[in-house]
Amino acid sequence: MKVVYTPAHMGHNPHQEIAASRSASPFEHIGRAEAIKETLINDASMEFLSPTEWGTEPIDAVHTPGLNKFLMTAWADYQREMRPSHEVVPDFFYRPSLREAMSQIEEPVAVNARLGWWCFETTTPLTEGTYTAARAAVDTALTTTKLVLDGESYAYGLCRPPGHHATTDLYGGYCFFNNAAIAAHHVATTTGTKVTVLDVDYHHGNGTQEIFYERDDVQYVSLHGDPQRAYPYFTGFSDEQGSGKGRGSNFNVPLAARTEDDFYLSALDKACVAITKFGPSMVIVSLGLDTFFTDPISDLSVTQDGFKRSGDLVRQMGLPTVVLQEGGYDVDALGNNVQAWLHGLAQS
Ligand code: SP5
Ligand code: ZN
Repeated sequence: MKVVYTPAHMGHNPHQEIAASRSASPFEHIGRAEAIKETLINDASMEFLSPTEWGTEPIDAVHTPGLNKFLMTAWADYQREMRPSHEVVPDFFYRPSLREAMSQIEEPVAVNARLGWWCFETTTPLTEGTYTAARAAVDTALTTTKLVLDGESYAYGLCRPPGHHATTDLYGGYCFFNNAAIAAHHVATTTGTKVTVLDVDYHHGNGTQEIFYERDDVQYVSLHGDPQRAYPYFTGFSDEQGSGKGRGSNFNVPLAARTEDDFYLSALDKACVAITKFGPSMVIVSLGLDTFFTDPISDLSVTQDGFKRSGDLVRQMGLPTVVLQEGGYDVDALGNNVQAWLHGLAQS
């Protein structure tokens, strides 16, 4: 299987994340992608390639162009306007009801206000090389997708930072640009065919769901920890089925804590039935391994064998499949878990 990887992800180098009323060392760090790379590079069935450059057009086709414009200079703007800081985090979030019944405002001018305009939470710091890394993750997603458009049955993009929490105009949840959504939009618009994003990360992909919620050309299907207890809390419920012409093309399966392989695989099987019914030309998998039983921030109980069986179920749909890396925070197990999933997919 072809694997797209670049060391450019190391530009995104947070030293802390602010969560649960504490600053602690970040769960989303350089070592995650390097652990996956180390495992796959020692696997003779994996062939490594570097991404090519795709520019900002495919990003601006999915996200409000101001998001890219902001991220391009935000870290440097902050160093100048506020004070030098290894990482940059908002301390005031714009919530539209602050201006209930008042006129709409434009993006503010002050960098601290712009942070709160474009970001939705505190665990996603900007560092000096974050923008370069986020752009490289999009290039990785699009290069991987092109391999499959050009005839590969499967390919894997080692995207970091991840993408599925980034909405049309907000970043957060360790995500800056929505790699999978950018890839899906690219396929749907350049081929005129339907595409499915199958999201198996522990967390609901609120960004991908929001981006495609009113569209009938891209289906979003997700298995995740029930938002009643799990991040991102405000989306991922089973009654979110799409709206307008997108009605029926969004499918959420919230899962109980400690869900084990057999139940998880039966839920994934239902997801695959919904995908087959939709009839896409391609499946883009948002692959999070944070459903693993020892993941430090999650509470499902999937095993390495469960990941192999998951890849196998996706293979059985018989569709060209792009796999893009999202979460997974048990770094010691991460490489082997990705490898198991990919071997299930490739039946190797
Ligand atoms: C891509 C992805 O997986 N993003 C997930 C973002 C979750 N961020 C919330 C982190 C909260 C950490 N809480 C620690 C609980 C330890 N038991
Ligand atoms: Zn996740």
